[in-house]
Amino acid sequence: MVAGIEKPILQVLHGAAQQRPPVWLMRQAGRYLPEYRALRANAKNFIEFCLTPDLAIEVTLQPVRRFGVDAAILFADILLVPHALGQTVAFVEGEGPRLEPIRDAAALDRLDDTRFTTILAPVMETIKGVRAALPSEVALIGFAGAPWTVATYMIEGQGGSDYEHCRAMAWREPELFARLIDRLVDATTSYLLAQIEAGAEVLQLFDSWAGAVPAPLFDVAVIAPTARIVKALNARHPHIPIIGFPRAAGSHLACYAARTGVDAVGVDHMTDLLGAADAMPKGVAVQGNLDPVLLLSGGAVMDRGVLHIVETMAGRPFIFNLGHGVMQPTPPEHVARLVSLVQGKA
Ligand code: 1CP
Repeated sequence: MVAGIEKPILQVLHGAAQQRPPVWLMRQAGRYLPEYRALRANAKNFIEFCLTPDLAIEVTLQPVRRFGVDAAILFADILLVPHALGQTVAFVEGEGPRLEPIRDAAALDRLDDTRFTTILAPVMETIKGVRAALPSEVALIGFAGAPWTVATYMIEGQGGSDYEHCRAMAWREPELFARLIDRLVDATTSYLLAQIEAGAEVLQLFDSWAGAVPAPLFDVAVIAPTARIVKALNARHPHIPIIGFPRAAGSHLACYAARTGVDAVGVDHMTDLLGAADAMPKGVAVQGNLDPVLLLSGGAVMDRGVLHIVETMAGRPFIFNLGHGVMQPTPPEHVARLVSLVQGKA
């Protein structure tokens, strides 16, 4: 136990293993919950929805109330950063995000940070409102996309591709690519500093598409920008822990942990959890890594998968989570079962 810290997830992030691991789930708020869909039905525009504190507060709290998870994650989206930098971002029903792609210096120069803080101010109101409403043992996680993952959307103009334009820019126009990454490092740092100052107690950097980075570019695209953000945040707020989630980073995981300076690493379901934990530098916790498909399936096979992870990680600084986000068709009852199994209440 670390003296003076009451929330289990903060204990783990300061290096102290817990009797039972704290649990929260990536994408624990969202479309698999009927109470989310009911609120979302009244709002046409997803960005406006994220930037309306009353709605975002309510949606952040929904999984805490329903399941008793150990942490809330701020309801927002990684694409609010390009939106606040003036890039056109739209969420097309059934198709996902669409952005006006940035492929040359002229488009990059059109980004504008003069209104960045103002546009994102409602997110800080959400954080304050959530903190005021959360039970005392539940922590609030703020987040942002890591520069590479946000850049994939900004360059490609959409998700789900092979990131061809993004990889081509990183290889063929390294200076242009570096300028975009630099803009994102600065914007993300100021956004996360504001989240801490509004009341976020932990931060997670989502690098969901780290697995698409060619190995020789992993340092410039993922490790170096993440390290710069971590360093700047630590300099101002040394006690706020940071979780990095470089999804599908495979063989880079240990190096990522050692060189970025994060306090914990999110492990995806393709990676051996115990192997990842053993490869961490001293004091770095791990988080993960149940296959979201197992949560979708439920039943005895899910129970076994959950208990296997809990038993394997006993005695280590560990946070239970999925290997990626909750899938949309997941029955909420399966989530309730998972949380009560991890918490030893099943
Ligand atoms: O219409 C709707 O209701 C929109 C669905 C939705 C939701 C609920 C989107 C669009 N974003 C979100 C919320 C969200 N996004 C949260 C907060 C909720 C929570 O976690 O409980 C968070 C942390 C994110 C982060 C996010 N957005 C990531 C990183 C995590 C991950 O899943 O890898 C990414 C890649 C996005 C981009 C995004 N936002 C939304 C969509 C459809 C996408 C594209 C995903 C893709 O390209 O596959």
